[in-house]
Amino acid sequence: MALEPTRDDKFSFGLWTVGYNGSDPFGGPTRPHLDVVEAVEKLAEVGAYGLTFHDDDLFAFGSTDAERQTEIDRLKQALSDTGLIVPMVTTNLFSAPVFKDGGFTSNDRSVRRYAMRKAMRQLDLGAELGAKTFVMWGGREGAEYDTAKDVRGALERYREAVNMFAQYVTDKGYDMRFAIEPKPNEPRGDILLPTLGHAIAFIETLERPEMFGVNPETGHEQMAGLNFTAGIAQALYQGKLFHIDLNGQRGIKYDQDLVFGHGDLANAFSLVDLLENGGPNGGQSYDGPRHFDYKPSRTEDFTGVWDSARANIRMYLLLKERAAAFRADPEVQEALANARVAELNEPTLNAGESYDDLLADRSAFEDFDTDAYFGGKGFGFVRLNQLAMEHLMGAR
Ligand code: DIG
Ligand code: MN
Ligand code: MN
Repeated sequence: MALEPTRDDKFSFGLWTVGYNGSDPFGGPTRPHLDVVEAVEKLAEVGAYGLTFHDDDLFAFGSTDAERQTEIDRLKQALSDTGLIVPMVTTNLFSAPVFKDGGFTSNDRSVRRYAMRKAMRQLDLGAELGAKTFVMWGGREGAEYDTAKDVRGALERYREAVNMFAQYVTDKGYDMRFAIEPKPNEPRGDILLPTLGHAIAFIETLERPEMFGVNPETGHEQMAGLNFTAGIAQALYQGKLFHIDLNGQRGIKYDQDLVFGHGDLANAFSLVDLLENGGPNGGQSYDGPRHFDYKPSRTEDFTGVWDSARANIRMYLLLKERAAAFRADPEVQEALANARVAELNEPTLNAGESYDDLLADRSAFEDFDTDAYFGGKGFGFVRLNQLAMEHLMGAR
């Protein structure tokens, strides 16, 4: 399998990722500003098909309309010159001081109205650029103190805002859907809608739930101690995986935003296997952008920045290659059969079986020999996982 990316791989990067200047809570920038034209050109070189951005990434918060338009025009020209597209846009409701208590859920009603207008302006720009997904990461929606935030009120205000956005997009005829991006904490002590489970449950309360899905980020679910692959499987099961943020995270700590696969590599392997081989008849289960939301480490120079961009793509393609070999291995197929993995897709009830039929079936309960499971045949899961690890390590 070629490890050269093609536009069909749909690799996309946030402008804020390769443009990350190294600033963190404990130190200032280690790299100068990256101009959007250079970012587009270099991302095209490394094999990306798309660029995503927050409004404030492209033009500074508080820019005049003329300054804003200049940067939009420069971006458009660079996209035209390289053939890159803008699959997703989002808005920054977390950096400026005005958002210090959030945007859509700030206790300050005038801030909430301002945040809605800022998001709607970015919706317009996203539609103009052909973006199909609008991501909403509520980085500042939350609190440090339980006494300071009425969570039910915050959920209702968030619901009020996104219901209006869905009406707006529908009335304007924009071909766009919304993807909520969960995160448990950081920068807020606790962030609203902390995991994809919370977000999926919230979506069901909306007026147009079909327009809303999730944009889970690898490290965010793992910061909550959750299995990212299992979460993605549920998002797929519920038809809500509208976008995905790929990166790496090494355990429950601050948000590391490492290169994809540079954290929990085994979980990255199972994720790529799910995305690429987990669909009906073993095909792709997700056909959206493979979007990297990561930060080139503060230690790197610009050579390191572009090396890190290539590393994301190479990790994904290597894992895709290893997962294909895993699925094609006869020994793996035999171990999967022994583990009865496919049997889980067999309905537990017979076609048309009623609860009376089940209650009448003595083999299901009265005559079922549970003692046989003591010392009985195991499932062989460890052998199956060893085969997976050996494929991951290139040992098979
Ligand atoms: C952080 O994980 C968030 C922001 O970078 C952005 O709003 C969103 C887009 O993927 N991810
Ligand atoms: Mn993150
Ligand atoms: Mn993200």
